Amino acid sequence: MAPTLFPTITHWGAYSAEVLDGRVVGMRPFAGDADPSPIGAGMPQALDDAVRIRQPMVRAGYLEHGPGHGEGRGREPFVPVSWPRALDLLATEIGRVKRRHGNAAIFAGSYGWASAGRFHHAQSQLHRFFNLLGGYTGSLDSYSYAAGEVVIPHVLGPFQQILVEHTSWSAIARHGQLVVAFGGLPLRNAQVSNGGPGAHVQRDGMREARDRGVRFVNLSPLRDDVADFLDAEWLAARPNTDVAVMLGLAHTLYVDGLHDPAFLTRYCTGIDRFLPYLTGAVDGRPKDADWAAAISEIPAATIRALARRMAAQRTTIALSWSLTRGDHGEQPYWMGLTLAAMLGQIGLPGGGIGFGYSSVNSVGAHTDRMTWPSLEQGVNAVREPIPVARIADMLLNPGGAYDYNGRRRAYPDVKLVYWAGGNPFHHHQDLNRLVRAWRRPDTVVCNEAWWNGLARHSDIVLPATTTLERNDFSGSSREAYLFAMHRAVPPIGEARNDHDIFTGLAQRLGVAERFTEGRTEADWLRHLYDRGRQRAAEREVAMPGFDEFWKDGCFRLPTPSAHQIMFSDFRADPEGNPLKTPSGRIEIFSERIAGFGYADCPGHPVWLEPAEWLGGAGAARHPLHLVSCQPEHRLHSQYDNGGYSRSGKVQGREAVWLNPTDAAARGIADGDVVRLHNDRGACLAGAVVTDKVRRCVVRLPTGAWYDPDETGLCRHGNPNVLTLDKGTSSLAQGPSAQTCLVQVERWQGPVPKVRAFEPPPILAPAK
Ligand SMILES: Nc1nc2c(c(=O)[nH]1)N[C@H]1C(S)=C(S)[C@@H](COP(=O)(O)OP(=O)(O)OC[C@H]3O[C@@H](n4cnc5c(=O)[nH]c(N)nc54)[C@H](O)[C@@H]3O)O[C@H]1N2
Ligand SMILES: Nc1nc2c(c(=O)[nH]1)N[C@H]1C(S)=C(S)[C@@H](COP(=O)(O)OP(=O)(O)OC[C@H]3O[C@@H](n4cnc5c(=O)[nH]c(N)nc54)[C@H](O)[C@@H]3O)O[C@H]1N2
Ligand SMILES: [Mo]
Repeated sequence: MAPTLFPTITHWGAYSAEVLDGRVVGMRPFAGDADPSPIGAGMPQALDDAVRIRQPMVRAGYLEHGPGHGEGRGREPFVPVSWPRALDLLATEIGRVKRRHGNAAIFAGSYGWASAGRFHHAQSQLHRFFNLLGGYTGSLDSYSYAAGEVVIPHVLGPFQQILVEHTSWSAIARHGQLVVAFGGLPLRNAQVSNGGPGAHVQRDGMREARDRGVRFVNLSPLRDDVADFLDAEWLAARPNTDVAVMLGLAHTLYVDGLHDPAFLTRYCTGIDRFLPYLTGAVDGRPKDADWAAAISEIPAATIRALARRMAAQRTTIALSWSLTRGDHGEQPYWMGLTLAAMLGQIGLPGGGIGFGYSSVNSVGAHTDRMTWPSLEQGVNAVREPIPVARIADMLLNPGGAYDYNGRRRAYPDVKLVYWAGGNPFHHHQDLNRLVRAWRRPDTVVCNEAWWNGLARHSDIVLPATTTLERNDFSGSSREAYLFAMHRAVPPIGEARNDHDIFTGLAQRLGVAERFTEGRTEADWLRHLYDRGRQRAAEREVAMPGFDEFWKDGCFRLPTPSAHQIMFSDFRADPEGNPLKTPSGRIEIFSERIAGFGYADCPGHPVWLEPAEWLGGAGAARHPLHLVSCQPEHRLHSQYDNGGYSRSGKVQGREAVWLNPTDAAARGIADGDVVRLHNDRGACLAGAVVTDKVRRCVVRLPTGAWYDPDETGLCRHGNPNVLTLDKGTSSLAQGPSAQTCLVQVERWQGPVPKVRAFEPPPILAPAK
């Protein structure tokens, strides 16, 4: 029998769910996608597996004693309860916290990628709900590139807008000669785009560039951070030393007279404040290629030759988002920009700078775009969000003061944490510290589909549906497609849509009418779609009516005729098209940032030693730098329980790459179980010995479901038990995950079983 097909889209691409006898048996890639992602294959098996949450659950101690007693979180069994009981319990608690402590005591920042879909977007639903109740403490910026999105607006312009205005790969192919990629251009990451890519375009974009003669340099600890077919030159610098390499390149340009003074004068401010630092006039230390070589371990001659080549050719400096996720992560973006400004090619076709080519599918894609309507969240009356990655700091230091982007602020005293659509036990650094912080609030709630780390560390667990169990449609402001998302199967167990969960709470708290506006799911989809259609019409793009769209399954915006060249308008007329910076120009020196007076982010880009790195004191005890990159076989922690993600494991554990020299020195062979550790924590992983990773670096991707034993050892290989929980600087307070030293040893003795894909202990249902 042929399966019935239901169109849908995920953050990793568009598919049709194949349904036979009421079960999803496969995910057939969208025919219009030339390079579909295999990640979809992991979905069917996970849909109703053993770790699916089928009923509302309450932590046993919480059910017995009420709010508080947070030390039981993550340790006690759960008790199944009925939906009415769970919602009554939670509504009462929300009311209590609001009355006793005020809305700022409710944290609903709830960072995370959730699922594609305009209506069933977990965070939008959560925020809409709490805004109707008087607000919540939210979160600012992202884990992806917080340091970049805070520094770049001061010195170049609004970061989100820049991301969609990137020079197309097709223009690089036609006009470019050289791409120097700091952090590489990993194709594995281009599988993904927030809101869902209709067609994957990075592979073709890069291949066209290579075919037309563009050369690539991969400045990264991993050789395969660029595709094989690019034949890239690999410069494996020590992690977190990019700024030193960039300074060395800039110094060579300057002393050789290869920089572009006319560009610096016309389009930039502050080069005169930066040069004395570069030449060493201020500190007696020229930032020359020899200086950079000592820090980065890239030979000085290589740095000098590369600088000359960059000046001689049409060059794009590509900066991966990962560079922002290290201590002082503001600096690589600011210094990369300064280097590009010295080359003077910004605004020319195929030259200049890029932030995140191939970090996701959309950057550099040659597509038209539109900002599609989303569920209205209303206005948050609590006006002090926290920088997103300061969650553990917030919970550990209620009332504590901190700096952020020129402001002095204080953390709220949070009593209730509500998460929907993200997994802090995936994304946050130093999970042992998070576990301690997590004990503090009175109540922790989540809407989740699976027993992952978040659900296990919650008091009230409300089972959420997944994309395949509801109707929706997608549309990303960075992608060209809109997709219908048809419900393929009924909800698993008693799972409910986030919208229905919040409707149930809203009824109990007297705001149901305002929350639903009297609309059903079908009404909402039509309503949101019609607003999008109207917006398109204003731009003279004709869209079909909703019914036709729903039947067709997708709509594609027309392909633009002209290649996009970022900053070409600014280059053509800097007075007429100034940048949205204080000076209207590129700010190599920023008076505004200098005015903040931060030692960890002064007025121009500088090399600052990271808290941990191979050249630092900590390397004596922990001599390996941990790179926790994005996982190839899944998105973050999503569908780690599915077959595709599990096919990438070694002995059932996340695979850790070690260089042959480092492995041999430790008696580690391919396939061994190893233990990674530092002063913050430890985890097991399965060794892959490969020369694709630089010496003294280990690579353990993110996303293995957190699986601590009684001692805190993660049996499964979640790198965040090891990473550093420190703000990038007083400016952005972003995450510093890529700044992390570890030691690795072969695991001796019996290998503990991985428990991540078994549910926690569950008691008999409550009466
Ligand atoms: N060490 C280290 N850590 C990192 C990074 C790193 O490079 N190194 N990268 C960071 C980055 S860039 C990011 S973006 C973060 C990602 O961190 P997250 O975005 O938090 O990770 P996800 O696994 O995508 O979490 C999404 C969760 O939402 C749930 N979910 C999906 N759909 C729905 C829904 O419709 N409703 C509800 N209620 N839940 C749903 C999923 O089951 C999953 O648990 O991780 C960060 N952490
Ligand atoms: N398959 C898949 N794709 C994804 C995701 C996923 O979970 N799975 N997540 C998506 C998300 S949310 C984001 S934000 C993007 C992130 O996109 P990126 O930030 O580009 O991705 P990463 O894999 O974290 O890092 C890319 C590479 O940077 C290198 N690197 C690490 N530290 C340093 C350093 O100090 N210097 C240099 N030069 N290189 C360094 C590592 O070798 C790593 O492989 O990926 C997106 N794409
Ligand atoms: Mo991200």
